[in-house]
Amino acid sequence: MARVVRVGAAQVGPIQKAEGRQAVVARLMELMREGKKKGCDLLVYPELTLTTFFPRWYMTDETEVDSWFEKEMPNEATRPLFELSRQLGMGFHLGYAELAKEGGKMHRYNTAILVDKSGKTVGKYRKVHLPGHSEFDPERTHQHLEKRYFEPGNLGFPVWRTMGGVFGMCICNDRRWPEVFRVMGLQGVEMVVLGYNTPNVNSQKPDEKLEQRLFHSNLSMQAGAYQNSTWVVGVAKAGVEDGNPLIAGSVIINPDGRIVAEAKTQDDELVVHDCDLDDTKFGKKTMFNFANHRRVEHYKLIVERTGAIPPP
Ligand code: ING
Repeated sequence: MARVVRVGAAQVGPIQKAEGRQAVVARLMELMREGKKKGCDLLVYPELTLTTFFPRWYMTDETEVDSWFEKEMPNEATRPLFELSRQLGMGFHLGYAELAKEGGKMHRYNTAILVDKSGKTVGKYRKVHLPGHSEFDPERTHQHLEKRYFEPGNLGFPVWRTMGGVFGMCICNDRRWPEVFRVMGLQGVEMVVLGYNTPNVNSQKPDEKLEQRLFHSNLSMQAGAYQNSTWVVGVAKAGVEDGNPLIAGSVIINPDGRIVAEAKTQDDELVVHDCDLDDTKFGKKTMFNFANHRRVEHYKLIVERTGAIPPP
């Protein structure tokens, strides 16, 4: 019996610095209504979906920095989106900047949540691999200050049993680190959903072309899908934000690592595909049957000889 989840990769076009959250949420709700019309079960929005990609800006004023963060979720700006999801019976993934109080102290994370069809938040992930730098770097053509504004995530790489399958999340740069997919693969993940904000320029290699950035983005996600026999949905915040171009190219990738659907524009665009979670079974039973084929003891040998960091 097939376990089909009709997924809507909800690519979001540019969000200018001056654009308020209410205007952005209205766009997200438009995409959700389009998803309903097309029979979607789950909508996947990008990383930091509610605002412009603010880590490109060097800020020193703490109040200004905090203005890009959500103190609770849902909140006044996003409650209409949660309401609509409940009314339409639509699950969704949302990326945002989280200001969290833990151990009596405030912490800042690059966060994503998974909300089920009843509008209940069933999972939260905090980005572990923060690219870029923490101080202003005059050598770079563009700043990428995620290390300045976020702490590394402290929730690991969990998976959640919901919507009839096993779902996991990661965020943007995480997709470039194979252990991220493998840790979820070892937990039986059947669909990994992720958002990204990837500059269309490499601030340390100005002659790198868009084709190369799209190639590396897809290579990372296709490998993660194939090597763990899982669906992967990668969704871009795209287009030019205050003069800064971001790559688009949102994709839905099947457990064989094939791109089965992709965005064509640099704007708000819904990419829909029927993803049968049972398509993950063959790979998990054969090629990537970890129990039968994976030789963890040999990894330990390497660790003893080379002191390499053992895989998870
Ligand atoms: N963005 C980029 C990414 O990993 C990056 C980081 C910047 C990669 C520049 C390469 C060049 O797709 C985020 N937000 O992680």
